[in-house]
Amino acid sequence: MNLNNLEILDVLEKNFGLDPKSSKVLIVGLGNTGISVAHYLNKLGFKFAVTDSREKPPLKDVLYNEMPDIPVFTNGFDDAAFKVATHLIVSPGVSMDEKTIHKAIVNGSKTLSDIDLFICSVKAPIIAITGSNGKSTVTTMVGDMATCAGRKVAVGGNLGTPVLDLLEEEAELFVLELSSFQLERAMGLNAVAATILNISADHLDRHVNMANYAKEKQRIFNGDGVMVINIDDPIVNAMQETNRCVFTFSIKRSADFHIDRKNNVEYLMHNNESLMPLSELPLEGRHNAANALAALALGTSIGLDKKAMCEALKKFKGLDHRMQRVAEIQGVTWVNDSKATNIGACIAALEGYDRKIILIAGGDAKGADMSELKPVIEEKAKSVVLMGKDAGLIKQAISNCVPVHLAKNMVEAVQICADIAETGDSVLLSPACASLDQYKNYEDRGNQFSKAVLRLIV
Ligand code: UMA
Ligand code: ADP
Repeated sequence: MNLNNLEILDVLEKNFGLDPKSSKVLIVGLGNTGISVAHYLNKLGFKFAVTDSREKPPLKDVLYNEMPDIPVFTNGFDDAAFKVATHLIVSPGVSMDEKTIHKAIVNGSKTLSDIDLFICSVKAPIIAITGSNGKSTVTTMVGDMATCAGRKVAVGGNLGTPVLDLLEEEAELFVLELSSFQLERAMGLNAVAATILNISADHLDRHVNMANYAKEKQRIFNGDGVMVINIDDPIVNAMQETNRCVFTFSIKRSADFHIDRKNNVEYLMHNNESLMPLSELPLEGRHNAANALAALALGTSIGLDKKAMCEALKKFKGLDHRMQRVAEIQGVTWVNDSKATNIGACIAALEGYDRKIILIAGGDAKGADMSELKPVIEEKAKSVVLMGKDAGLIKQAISNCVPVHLAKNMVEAVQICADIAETGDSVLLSPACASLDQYKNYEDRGNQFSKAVLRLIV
């Protein structure tokens, strides 16, 4: 299902002028993506070097053990390494606005990404999924649906496994989660079906404004595949192209995939056909109904069996750190939604409640306007506990619309909640912010929350 090495080399030469004999390739960023690119180039016989601005990137030893002859430049981006490079393969976490990269481009270096290399290497169809929230959930759902329907599928991208590592799997279908950072540098994408689940403020520290951010996301619709469109999101809805096959979905009104109520039971619907009762989807939150409809639309676009798709949804356990119930202690329910790293996810979490909750939020707001949280906090929260770098900024933005407490760390935040919670309350960690100011990542933040909560039991 993938091209062989000679075919790949031919495409790389044609599309990017990349050739093992004359090209001098520099891999920029020695993270998971960088390592996957090194494996790929090594297999094709390229000579290359790697650079990372960190002093000691943890994967440096891994690379050295496997390929001791590869030059590695760390501790800042070194001008000399960039000067000789004909091609830069830049990791998603590295901004194109880096001065050294800019200079190299001006001097004639070509830039490309692991996604570009992947696209040049596969024949099998690609389903591509992006959005500010729900990407990982929908990507996993579609992967499960395809497996359930008997397809040999490889699932990855921003979800965790770098796309080039998926080439090992010789799949007949690829399901890819793509971030705005990956899409901004993915040139020849032509997915058989693609979706933008929603667009709300995120990564504005990199993309500067919403218009740029939405434009990068829109690249997922390059080509002529099926567009799966959330008509509840005005920015996404406006991206429909009249000359393309479009499947719409909505949790609010009629669409190709929507929700309907019959005899007091809500169903996930495809046009007039009831697919399954919504209550059989084992996930918290109305937003997960939207995710299920998007996954059903994507699966339908490649002809997956409907029964198999519903089977997969009924068995879907949900991913860790997304609306995950941690414990019920003395009548108080504790929920870990640490993956809510932006405003949109936090709003969706709060909107899913039909009673008032105590919210733990805060961290790095990444340049977003936190006052967007105010109306939903006013409606759904009885108090808020704020922590992290932008706690003060959030406090100011929601201007004491409910009682606000400040906490230095997670243990203190959980203790404050335990002190004020009453039987029947829910305490929700849904930070609306990135975690890196205080934690290794969102998993670490969620784990610390769960640990602190479980400590309340003893
Ligand atoms: N680096 C530099 N200089 C910089 C920035 C980074 O040298 O200015 C180096 C870092 O020191 C590090 C390396 O680049 O050694 C890391 O590269 P990277 O940040 O691109 O991370 P990877 O490990 O390659 O992981 C990336 C995605 N990370 C980001 O986009 C930030 C992973 O998504 C993805 O799973 C992986 O590729 C495989 O495709 C993570 C993520 O946080 C989950 N994504 C963001 C999100 O979901 O919001 C977009
Ligand atoms: P992503 O990969 O886009 O970050 P995830 O599926 O990992 O998406 O979920 C991230 C956060 O967004 C979680 O807090 C989750 O509860 C919330 N979320 C999931 N789906 C949606 C959606 N359709 N709309 C808004 N928030 C969502």
